[in-house]
Amino acid sequence: MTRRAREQYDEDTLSLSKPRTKAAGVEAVAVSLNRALEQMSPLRAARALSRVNHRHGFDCPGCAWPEENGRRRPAEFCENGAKAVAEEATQRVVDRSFFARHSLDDLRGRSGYWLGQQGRLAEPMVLRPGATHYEPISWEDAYGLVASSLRGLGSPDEAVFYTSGRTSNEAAFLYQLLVRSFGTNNLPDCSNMCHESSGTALTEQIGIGKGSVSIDDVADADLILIAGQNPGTNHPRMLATLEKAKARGARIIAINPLPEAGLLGFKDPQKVGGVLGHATPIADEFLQIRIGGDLALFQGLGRLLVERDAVDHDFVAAHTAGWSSYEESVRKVDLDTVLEATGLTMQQLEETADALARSERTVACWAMGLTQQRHAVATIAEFTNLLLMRGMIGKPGAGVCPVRGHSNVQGDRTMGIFERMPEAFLAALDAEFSITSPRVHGFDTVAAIRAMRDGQARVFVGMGGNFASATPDTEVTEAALSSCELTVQVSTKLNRSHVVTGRTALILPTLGRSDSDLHDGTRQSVSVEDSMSMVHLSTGRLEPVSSQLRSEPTIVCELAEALLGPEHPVPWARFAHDYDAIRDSIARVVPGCEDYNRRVRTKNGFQLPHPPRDSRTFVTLTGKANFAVNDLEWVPVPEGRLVLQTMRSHDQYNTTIYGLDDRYRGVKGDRRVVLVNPADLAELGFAAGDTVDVISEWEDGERRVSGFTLVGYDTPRGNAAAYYPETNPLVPLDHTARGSNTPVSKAIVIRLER
Ligand SMILES: Nc1nc2c(c(=O)[nH]1)N[C@H]1C(S)=C(S)[C@@H](COP(=O)(O)OP(=O)(O)OC[C@H]3O[C@@H](n4cnc5c(=O)[nH]c(N)nc54)[C@H](O)[C@@H]3O)O[C@H]1N2
Ligand SMILES: Nc1nc2c(c(=O)[nH]1)N[C@H]1C(S)=C(S)[C@@H](COP(=O)(O)OP(=O)(O)OC[C@H]3O[C@@H](n4cnc5c(=O)[nH]c(N)nc54)[C@H](O)[C@@H]3O)O[C@H]1N2
Ligand SMILES: [Mo]
Repeated sequence: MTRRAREQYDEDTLSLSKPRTKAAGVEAVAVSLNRALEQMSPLRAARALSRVNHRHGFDCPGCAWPEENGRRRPAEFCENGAKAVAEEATQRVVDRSFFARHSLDDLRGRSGYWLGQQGRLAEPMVLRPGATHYEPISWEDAYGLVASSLRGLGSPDEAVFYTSGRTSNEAAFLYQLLVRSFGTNNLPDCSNMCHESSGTALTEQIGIGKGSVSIDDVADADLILIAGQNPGTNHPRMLATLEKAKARGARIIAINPLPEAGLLGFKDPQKVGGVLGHATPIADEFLQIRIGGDLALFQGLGRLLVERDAVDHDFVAAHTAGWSSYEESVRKVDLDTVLEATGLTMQQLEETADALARSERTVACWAMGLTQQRHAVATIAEFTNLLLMRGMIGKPGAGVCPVRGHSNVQGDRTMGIFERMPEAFLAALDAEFSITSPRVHGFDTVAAIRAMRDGQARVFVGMGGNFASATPDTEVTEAALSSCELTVQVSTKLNRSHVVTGRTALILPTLGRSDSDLHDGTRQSVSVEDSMSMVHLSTGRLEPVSSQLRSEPTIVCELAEALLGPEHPVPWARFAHDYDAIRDSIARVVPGCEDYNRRVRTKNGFQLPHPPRDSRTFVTLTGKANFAVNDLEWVPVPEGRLVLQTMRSHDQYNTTIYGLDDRYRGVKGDRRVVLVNPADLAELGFAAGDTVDVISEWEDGERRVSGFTLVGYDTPRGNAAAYYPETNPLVPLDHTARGSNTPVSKAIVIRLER
């Protein structure tokens, strides 16, 4: 079956309506309840939804935005959090009878949406070499198979161990311990495709790759810039914080090519007035920037602020390095180029500079619109430069706020999921467990794909996620995975990565966040870290849909025992059923986690240290916060072409498709669409409704997807937008951000063909 046919949905009738100018409200409540009731009994739905983000409940598997007011509100969630919970807590199951009915060929022809809708993976399954169907396998045999395959490799570096960002701190800590005990640092993760650019820029500049604000800082800010982020869909609970800030007088500026509903207005469905009353407009100013224009914008603002002498000279003198070269370089920024690169007016630039100059407490928020660009690291550095010159780091109500994606992606990194963990961490790990971790850096996501493609890596293990669909250059990645000897997926739900497999493939079904995790009658909890470094417990309480499911920590420990043998110094057997013991080791290895078991149990959990936030201490090479100097780079649109961003609809969680409607953007019933400015459609000789091929053009050649419908949309001239993962075949593997190696998913040069 061709890619086009495969990805056709059962009912793909596109219907369009006017894009919304406000988010949430009563419709959101209705949608959440409906989604939950489609997947489970009313009693289970009530149990599941009442425990989201509750102190004694589980952390929402949706986004990483922190809970307001600690965790006291009963059930703090949003429409999209409810969808995430419903997706996981579903009572539908995928078991041996399912796999007997559906051959691998059949499953390969299904859409990702269909695969996900089949229910929770219910028992371990194996695909033997040459087999047409998955068949059941015992847990013990599965571990044995993985262990013998890994032991048969020429070197541990021939295996790749991927992690997605839902994995708990305990599981992540054990997983990296297993991988390093085995002898490799090949620990790519979803962060490589997500906020890696933020971590790279911030580490260089302020000495730590995490945001410097707490949720109270956001609420107390007087100016909040939100660049390259669509919070109404991807971080809906952030809107409540923004609304609070606004009520206290904050000014909010949205910087985005698209007029996203959540930025223009919001009704809080958890408030009576929010359900029934009028929407609060969130953004005071909307800068409809061209794709990739942010670096130019921030440099232009730098120049205007320097010219106004709106500089916190005391802060700059006391806490920063590199000011004079920065000042010299921004004074030379050509404002005409800035206007061309951004598509904004001089008046918009001046007004934004004025707002920054007036502000006493500025917060800078950003997400994928900034991080997935060729010049992403430089762009984020320039955003940070603006805060540094204004003295906006390490004081209440101000700071940098990279808004994380997966609910525990930040925690996984803290726990050592990184192909380049610093020496201090490795040394502490070695001391705690009497092992010798390898020191050679491992593969990140893009390097892992290349290694599998080139035969240098032959075993792939995925701790969650959907590597086949989430990564760039789908055809290359699928071929890379298919050339492996063994692919192993520890997963909750069926996805494309289970059907694009190595010669042998294993599905190891695991408990999700909401599931009860009992060991000999004792309930185990895990812990997670949110986007603002708050760590707390998460306890699932729903009856698992199958008695065969094992928790991620248990799976890692059992696999470790099979692979490393009974003499291995790590107490795997104990860790498998006593998570307090894991946390005791975390306390001794991970900086800032001292007394972990006690502190995660306090009411709102605890906050990890962040030297710039806590004491304006900058652990960098200069011992100060560093200004960064960058060339002015942007993304011009070649003649007859468009620049495409690939983004999320309101009805998906990354590669998990909940439904086919992007309600706020008014696109319903079909995801294979390209949103294009109507004037560009006319100029390029197309009409809305035309079916086209989309061809990406890059220095190494062309890539093509077919059967996309054109939609006229309010996006800057020359810019287009389409949904991920349907457009991932267009993203070249080697087109990555300088410095972070993050695939450039937000600026792909395309042409359209009928
Ligand atoms: N419901 C739901 N929640 C999620 C997710 C989900 O899929 N569904 N995913 C989670 C994950 S892992 C992540 S990382 C986050 C993602 O959260 P977002 O970063 O909000 O996700 P995207 O849909 O990729 O949206 C990127 C935004 O950037 C804008 N943009 C694109 N290019 C540019 C540019 O050049 N400049 C500027 N200024 N803006 C640009 C787009 O118009 C869009 O509004 O959400 C997390 N939360
Ligand atoms: N073109 C393009 N590509 C992108 C992006 C983009 O904006 N554009 N965004 C990138 C970003 S920001 C990210 S973070 C990545 C996401 O990449 P991934 O994290 O790899 O992808 P997900 O779709 O979040 O993974 C979903 C799968 O995770 C499994 N899962 C869910 N919960 C659990 C759990 O609790 N435990 C286990 N073991 N498995 C679980 C389920 O089987 C589910 O099918 O994609 C990246 N790819
Ligand atoms: Mo992400």
